[in-house]
Amino acid sequence: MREFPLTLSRFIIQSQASHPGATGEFSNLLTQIGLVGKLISQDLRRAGLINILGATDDTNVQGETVKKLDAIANDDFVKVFQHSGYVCALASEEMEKPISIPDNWPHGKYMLLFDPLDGSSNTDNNMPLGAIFSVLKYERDDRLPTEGELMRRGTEQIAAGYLLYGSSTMLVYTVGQGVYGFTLEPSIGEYLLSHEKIRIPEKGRVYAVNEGNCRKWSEGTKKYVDSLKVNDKATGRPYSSRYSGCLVADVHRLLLGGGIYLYPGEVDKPEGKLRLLYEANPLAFVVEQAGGKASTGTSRVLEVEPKKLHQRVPLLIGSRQDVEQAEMYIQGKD
Ligand code: AFP
Repeated sequence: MREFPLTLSRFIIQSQASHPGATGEFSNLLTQIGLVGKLISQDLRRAGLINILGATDDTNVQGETVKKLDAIANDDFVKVFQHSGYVCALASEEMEKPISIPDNWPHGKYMLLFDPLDGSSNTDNNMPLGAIFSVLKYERDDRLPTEGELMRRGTEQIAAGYLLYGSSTMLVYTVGQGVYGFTLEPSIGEYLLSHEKIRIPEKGRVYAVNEGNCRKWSEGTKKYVDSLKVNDKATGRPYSSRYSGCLVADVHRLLLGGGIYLYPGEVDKPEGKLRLLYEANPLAFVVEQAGGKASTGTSRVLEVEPKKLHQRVPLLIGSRQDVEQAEMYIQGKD
């Protein structure tokens, strides 16, 4: 008899059974994230045929052009969660302010922060895309959370993960007990467990960075990236360079094969590009749970105190030894 595949829903139910106090609300929230992934991946598969490529006339709160697919993906997240009864607040890269679920609508104890479509410059050329999510728990039931209450350190996340829209669609997440990856089987519309207890290698041989920015980097960052190109068999150098323009895709590659992704601070822009609450923190939680490391160059990403909803942070993420090495250079200790 063939082995019965473990579906996301069955995996969630089994995991819930090991938490006697669980109400099922959190499990349902994860299932709904899977649903968002199905909706978006269905659009992406036909994107070139149904006039959803290209840009809208809008710019988002970060001053970036909003692609049609950014707007669609954000809308999908909001529509799925607004009436779900599992969340009390939603915050997204695409929305200046968080959405609180009105009092008279069903709402749950979770706050969901997300980047609905990561790597959107890839939309028009059939390259990989992703979505990133972070889940926080709101403890009060006398009132809805304020914007400030959504701004928590990454260590307070109770779950985080990403959807990867590549040659297949994957949902990868952690609840703080390891990292699990599910691949969408399109013929039955189910996510099946394909990557159990993912562990990132201690050290890799791949680096991902937008090297076009190298003149803007600090001396330490320049020296680190240069050091990866040295010809030295004993230390596995030179590293190979792989950069897709989609953080999720690059981090997924590292999670499975090791190495480092960097979006460093620049001399004139020390805060870097990536957003702390819905890009760096959730991916840092995933990578740490897989045995890797995520740093700003000077501190652990998960411990950064957020001051703004759309705060940016420099990010070095990947294999532990690679990130530690990069930190040494960036801190001038090489
Ligand atoms: P968006 O989420 O706005 O599409 O940005 C993509 C991204 O945050 C991340 O996925 C990429 O690694 C990085 O930015 C690419 O930035 P550059 O184009 O500056 O290399």
